[in-house]
Amino acid sequence: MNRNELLEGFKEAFGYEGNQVFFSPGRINLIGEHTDYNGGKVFPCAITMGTYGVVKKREDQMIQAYSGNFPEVGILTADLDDLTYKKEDNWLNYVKGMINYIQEKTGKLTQGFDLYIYGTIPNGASLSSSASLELLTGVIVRDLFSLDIDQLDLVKLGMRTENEFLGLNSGILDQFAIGMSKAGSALLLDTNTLEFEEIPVDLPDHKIVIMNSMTRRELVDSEYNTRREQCETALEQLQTAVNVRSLGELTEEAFEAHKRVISDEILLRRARHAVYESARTERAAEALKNNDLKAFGQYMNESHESLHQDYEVTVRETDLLVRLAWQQKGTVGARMTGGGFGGCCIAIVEDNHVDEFIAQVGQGFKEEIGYEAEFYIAETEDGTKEWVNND
Ligand code: GAF
Repeated sequence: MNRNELLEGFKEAFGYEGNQVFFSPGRINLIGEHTDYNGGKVFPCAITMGTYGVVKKREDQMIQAYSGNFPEVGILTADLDDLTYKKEDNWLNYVKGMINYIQEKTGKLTQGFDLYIYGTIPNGASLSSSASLELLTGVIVRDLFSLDIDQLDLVKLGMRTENEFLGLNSGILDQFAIGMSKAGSALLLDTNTLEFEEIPVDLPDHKIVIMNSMTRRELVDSEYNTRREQCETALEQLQTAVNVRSLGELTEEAFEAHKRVISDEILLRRARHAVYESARTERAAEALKNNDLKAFGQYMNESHESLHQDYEVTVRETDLLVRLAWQQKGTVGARMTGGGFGGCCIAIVEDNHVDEFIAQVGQGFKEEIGYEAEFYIAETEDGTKEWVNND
């Protein structure tokens, strides 16, 4: 996206010139899925697909917002005095939620703003377009009004927006990756302590290919919340036998030693995924640090199997993409990424096999599913900030 096009978009929407441009990335999670609300490890990075925002302060208390992706929706408006969730407000709810919690923390804003956004993350693709918008809003409001609030606070308010405003009981993975990442690195994050380590992901002679299944199941949010509840129930039962605050604190050995206290098969499988995936994530990050890409790929594959068998958040389309990816020459590893129930998968592929990989996986997918998958090459990016580049 080009800066002039964005400024032009603002001008067309509002009839005058906007003056500041911001960018908020999307994210892929390399490994560590459904561990974040279990106090486990995650290993995401921000990517260059994301959400741009052009903004200008207003004199009154109104927020006016326009998305270049949905011109048919037109300008959406909100008043700083009424930032409640309204279904008809569509994507503006993410903006309202963020502003609402920022105001709660720093005091009421005295002026509103006009906001033009343009997103390059496909919707519902599990690349975190919603967290991208939350952090975009947070950073814009902070910078525009010189608020004393740091990036990590904005990350937490983004999660709160998701949990309390939108009703998805997600963990902190998406907002943290989007707010805190540095280009060239992935973050090994301990979601219990929020301590993290930046680990370089410039993979020599390899690319990370994102494979979009172009499908998203209905009831994703309620399925997601159910998984979380199942983990919480399993944890409560385990706590009758062992002293831990979260599943992420349990070693695999401790889990095996105490798992008999879990009352039911499904709960046991959910908890097993959370415990093993967190341990696997730590080992995978260590492997990457030691340039052992082969081991990293193997952990990715195991992660997908666990999400398929134990956590049951894969679907036919994402299982197919991953299976096809595993069969290709030059594939180091492949797995679904994000919440699941459709969306995207990722694969690490040797540079000189990438074109063939995309052709073969694309063809196999089309033959079995009947429509085309999409493919993108992931490039890492910095967390949300004002965008000063001109390219
Ligand atoms: C979604 C959620 F928003 C994250 O918090 C995380 O749980 C992820 O699914 C699964 O790892 O993206």
